[in-house]
Amino acid sequence: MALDLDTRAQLIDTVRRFVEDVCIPLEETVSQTNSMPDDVVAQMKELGLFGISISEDYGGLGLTMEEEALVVFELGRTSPAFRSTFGTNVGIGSQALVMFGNEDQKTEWLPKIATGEVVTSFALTEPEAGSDAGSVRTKAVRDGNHYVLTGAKRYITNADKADLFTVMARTDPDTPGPKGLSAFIVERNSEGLSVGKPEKKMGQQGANVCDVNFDGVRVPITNRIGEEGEGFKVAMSVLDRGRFHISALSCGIAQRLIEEMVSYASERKQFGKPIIEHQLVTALIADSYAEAHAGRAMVMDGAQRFDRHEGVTLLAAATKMFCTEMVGRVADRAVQVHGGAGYIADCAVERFYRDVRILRLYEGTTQIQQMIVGRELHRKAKAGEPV
Ligand code: COS
Repeated sequence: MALDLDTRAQLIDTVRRFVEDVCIPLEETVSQTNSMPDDVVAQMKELGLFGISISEDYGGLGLTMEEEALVVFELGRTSPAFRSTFGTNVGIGSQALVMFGNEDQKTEWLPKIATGEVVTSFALTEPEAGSDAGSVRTKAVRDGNHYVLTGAKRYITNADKADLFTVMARTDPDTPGPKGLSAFIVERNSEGLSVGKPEKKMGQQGANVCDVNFDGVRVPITNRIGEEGEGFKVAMSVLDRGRFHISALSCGIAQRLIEEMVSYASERKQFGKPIIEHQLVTALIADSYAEAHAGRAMVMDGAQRFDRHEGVTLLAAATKMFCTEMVGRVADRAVQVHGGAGYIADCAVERFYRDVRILRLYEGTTQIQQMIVGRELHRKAKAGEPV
């Protein structure tokens, strides 16, 4: 159920203060050390951030998608590594359980995910299965009351910290493509499961991605989420929702970058006046402001439709496409407004410029979103629905 407006305003204010008082002052340290301080993680747990999307019945805050978006707009105003710390618990790591888990699975895992006691990861991508998510090769072979999982997953966010993985694996070797897949919950300490070293990345230091290998991992059949063969639908539904979350994050980061641009351009003088008074600089900021606001409006509309249980595949793809591309343009303009200073490593916009690049790639590239938008419009046209 949605929060009343006062409680909602208080929650947003609390998150804003956490971002301003705790996260922003630590951005450089987190980036340099490539790690998140334990006391910051403890504060995130205290605030309930690991459980914002999990219902109160299981110990979470039970926010609607709209409320989650408002919280994520705030969290976007600091390095995305902070949000990533609990982002998989809120989104792609937990949502298969939330949407498709049975009561026993939910009761066992969701309360621990909501508090952050258990960290979750979403293991779909493989060396040969990226954009073509239906081509997963990791296999799950039934053996009595277990499945035996063998295969390799790649670039799995938070795998280094995860206690629990949502894994997509092929249960039907004779059915190629999306229909032969099933979803599983796999515990980190399972025999045969190993996690690779964190990759060195372009940005978002403080949040890690690693390979996850399954070498004959025995998983009880009670750990299958949904029916055999439903894994692709599970993964796509999780990603539809996740795409609004990433879009909200993009808008939040755009907001921070606009604040950085306005602040710098108001102080920095050239040709005898602040550069914000030079029209060509003003245009860079004005375009950014208008585009960020458009992105925010798209997120709010999509989130409200999600909460009304309308089909959102088309809108989720269109929103992610626009918002992640938008923040890429805004980050580029922010560097431009800062001039040479924006290219120097101790400038926040230099870091954000690198951090936002992944947003156009993970949870579906821009080109995949374009493909989904095209397909959905075509499907509507064929069905005689208004486009
Ligand atoms: N929700 C529910 N079901 C969905 C769905 C969605 N959003 N999208 C597709 N499906 C269903 C389809 O309805 C279809 O079922 P039926 O055959 O019963 O009709 C089935 O899943 C297969 O769909 P489709 O034919 O569209 O699958 P494709 O393999 O052609 O491709 C795309 C689908 C490209 C959309 C998918 O592979 C994708 O999203 N790729 C990007 C993956 C990604 O985001 N990776 C990031 C890794 S996680 S960080």
